Amino acid sequence: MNMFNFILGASLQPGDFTGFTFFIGSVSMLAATVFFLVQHGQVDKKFKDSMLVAALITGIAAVHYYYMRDQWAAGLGSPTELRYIDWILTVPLMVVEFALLTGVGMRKLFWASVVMLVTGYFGESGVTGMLDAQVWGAIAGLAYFWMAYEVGCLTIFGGPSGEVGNALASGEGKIPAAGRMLQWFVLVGWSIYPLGYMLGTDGWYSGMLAGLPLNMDIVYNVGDAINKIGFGMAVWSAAK
Ligand SMILES: *C/C=C(C)/C=C/C=C(C)/C=C/C1=C(C)CCCC1(C)C
Repeated sequence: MNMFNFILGASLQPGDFTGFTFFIGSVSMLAATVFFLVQHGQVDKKFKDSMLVAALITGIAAVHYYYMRDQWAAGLGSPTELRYIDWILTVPLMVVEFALLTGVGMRKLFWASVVMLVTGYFGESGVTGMLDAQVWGAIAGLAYFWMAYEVGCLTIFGGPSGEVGNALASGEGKIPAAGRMLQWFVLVGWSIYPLGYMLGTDGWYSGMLAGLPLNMDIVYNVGDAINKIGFGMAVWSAAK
């Protein structure tokens, strides 16, 4: 083991496309963290907490990506535990970020995100030994749909809305435009994840897409870049 192996752990093999998306993830999460921290000093006071939480989210992800890349490069396969540890920290933090940004309380949403991730983990890891990945995935999916309804994603199409969405629509929110922004992220940005989960679970469309250079981890890694870095950038641009 040379010095670089000691510092960096296992090396990625040339041509390991999935592995390099982990690598790009760790580098870009780190860069985004530095950027959000520096910008924290530049934005208006009412956005400071949001910028700090954006930096925390990408910072936590940067550390997890560093280790996920290592696990993948070592040939240990999809890093399910590290992935869900990252999410169980960063997704509820995103809900906190939504609440900070809009000034609307989101306690139920916070707990729904925890339910979604715990059931998703049970499905993806199989640790419980009961119910199969489809059933756990469906439960996680219900929690996701409820959240999308609760924050008013459906109002984008003129549909109904839950408590949080109503509060956002009434203009009670701190920054009116922020409500719409987070609704789009929950509706479109977050919907990337169930697609990744289905790709990693036999019996949905995993067979249909066999042969394409696409797998669950690539989809999750793209989703994280959009939702962690992209959302932070959206907050930053709103703050500018
Ligand atoms: C930074 C990480 C984020 C924003 C992660 C979000 C994750 C989800 C929205 C996951 C959702 C899932 C379903 C809706 C069903 C299948 C299981 C999950 C956990 C992948």
